Amino acid sequence: MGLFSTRKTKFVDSDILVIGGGMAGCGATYESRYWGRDLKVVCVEKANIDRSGAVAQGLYAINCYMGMQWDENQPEDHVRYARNDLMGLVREDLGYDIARHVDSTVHMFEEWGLPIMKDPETGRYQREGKWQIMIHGESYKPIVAEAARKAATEIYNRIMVTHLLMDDTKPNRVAGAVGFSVRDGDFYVFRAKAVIVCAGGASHIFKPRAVGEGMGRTWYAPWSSASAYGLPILTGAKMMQMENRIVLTRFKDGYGPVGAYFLHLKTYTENAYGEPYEPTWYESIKEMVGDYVDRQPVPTCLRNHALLEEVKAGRGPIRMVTKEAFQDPHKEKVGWENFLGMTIGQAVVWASQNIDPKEVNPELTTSEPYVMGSHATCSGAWASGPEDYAPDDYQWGYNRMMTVDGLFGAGDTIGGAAHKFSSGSFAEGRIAAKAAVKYVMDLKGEQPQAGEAQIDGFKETVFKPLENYQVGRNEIVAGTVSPSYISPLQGLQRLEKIMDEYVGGIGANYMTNEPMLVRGLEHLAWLTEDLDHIGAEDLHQLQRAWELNHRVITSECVTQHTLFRKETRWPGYYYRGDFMKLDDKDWHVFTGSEYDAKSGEWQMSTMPVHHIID
Ligand code: SFD
Ligand code: AMP
Repeated sequence: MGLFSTRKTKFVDSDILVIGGGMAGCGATYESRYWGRDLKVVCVEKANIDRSGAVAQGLYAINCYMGMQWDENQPEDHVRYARNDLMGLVREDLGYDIARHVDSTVHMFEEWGLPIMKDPETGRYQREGKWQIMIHGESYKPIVAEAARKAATEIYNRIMVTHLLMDDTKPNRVAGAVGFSVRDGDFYVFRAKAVIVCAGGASHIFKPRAVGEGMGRTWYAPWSSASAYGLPILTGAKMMQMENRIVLTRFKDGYGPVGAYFLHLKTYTENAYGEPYEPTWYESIKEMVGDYVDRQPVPTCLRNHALLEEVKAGRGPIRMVTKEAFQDPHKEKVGWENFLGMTIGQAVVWASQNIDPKEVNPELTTSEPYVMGSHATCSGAWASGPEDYAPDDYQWGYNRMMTVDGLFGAGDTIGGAAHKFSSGSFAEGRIAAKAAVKYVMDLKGEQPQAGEAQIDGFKETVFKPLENYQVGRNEIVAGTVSPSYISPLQGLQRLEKIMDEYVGGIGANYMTNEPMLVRGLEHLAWLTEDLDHIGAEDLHQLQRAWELNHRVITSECVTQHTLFRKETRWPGYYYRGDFMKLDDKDWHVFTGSEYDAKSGEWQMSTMPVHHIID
């Protein structure tokens, strides 16, 4: 096994293995203990669950709360909302399942110490919008993580999971996962009866607006590295809607979210000349997408589209009108606190650019695309639905189990259920865990087998980038240029350029077409060949190398899906120049893909969209 054969291997056996201790992972860990009192529940996390994942910095709102105790909304209303926003295509069974359980999750957060703002007149939670409630959420993640820590048999922090293990005797059954400690470099083998993937979404697969010294500044967390997709894809798990990447309207340069401003502060947008611009584009949008433009609220992608068209017409920059709202001292306080508790960088950017929103209306822009399953988008794995509610087409096993036996998922990992956000991701983790416990109980002690050959093979693969570096480092010139390997950062920048230029990133104004996508796939294939020749100088770079691997296979999946769906379903997220209209006749369907790791082939398919709620 080359230079690294002396590296220690540690075996960890469990009944339930949770990969990723973010919002969904904490929910899955907590609930596994509730239903599986005597089970061994292990959570493995590449950072430290106290401050990991997209909520690491805190949040200022919980964006998914029904308020059923006050009859504010019903789960059916949320399904209609998400369906409109996603231009008709959501898994209504999965969305309903989250909506009916999400309130109790939020009540637990409050019990555990999360301060939720109250409306002084009604005593109810302070609404930011119809679905959003406001929190003092700087410590949201540590509060949620504490519950997971108390529930788990063991938490393994600082272990990056690189691959899933498969059963040697049953070809389509998961048997655990492998990874390495980013602190001491030990190789970890987690053998488990059921695995719940909760590894978050993907930033940095498309080139971000901020490059060079600012490249860490993205809206979605820069450490969201596509493992949630990369791990299952390589086992052949079916993915869905991977073309449905999300682009978000954000405050320029700091990526500060706009929800609190639009919904609570009632600020509005205008073009460079102080004019409203959305009405200008109404007729042309209607021409592209039909009645979807008349839905309320106007779908997120269409709001982006109007902004993009106005800028292309030469009337940018678009500004958020804050000067009026910020005259009210309460609103001014909320406006600043919103960022100080969630996206501190935005407050810092404003300070550094002399922007006081009371005096200056700040600029808005659109982000580079991200791949996620929890915001106004629903990329992810194709999962079995709830037994009592899912149509037959959507049911083949346990709730939230993928098409691989024993492999579950939640949060950004699972496709089809948009608008789950932080609270819905935790709730979905709970749902998946309850089903995974049942799966383990039904096994009645039977244990999947992952033998030495598989484990040794992975061990060699995982540490190969360190070996590449050791062998090739003497040939380096100019500090980083090597004839025999590429660094993880060089690989990442190459990936971002390919995705940006060919698959509809910011550099192409989100435009692509069949010839571009085919060419993009050629470039991705060459990049994939070079992944065998990544050089990692230390354990940190080894983690970057494996994050890149997960990002690349995810990008290939996104590109295949984008090629497959021959329409422009979500103008403002991306455009197929060769099919510029929404086509409900042929494409009111979900797209699916299954990857064959041996042949490198993708099997594409469509799945029906069942409308369960009127
Ligand atoms: O307004 C491995 N989100 C918001 N949600 C809200 O409810 N309210 C808001 O106000 C939100 N806003 C917001 C949000 C996110 C961000 C970044 C900002 C603002 C600036 C969205 C939620 O955060 C999001 O929906 C959930 O966090 C999704 O949960 P989950 O569990 O699917 O992902 P995660 O929390 O990122 O956790 C993933 C974990 O996996 C770990 N991990 N561990 C081991 N091995 C590997 N290979 C791994 N790969 C990943 C990660 O470290 C992480 O802990 S607003 O703008 O929308
Ligand atoms: P954001 O801050 O953009 O991530 O959005 C937070 C929440 O507010 C999400 O639920 C969004 O869908 C919602 N939201 C943001 N902007 C608007 C808007 N202009 N109209 C309706 N809902 C919005």
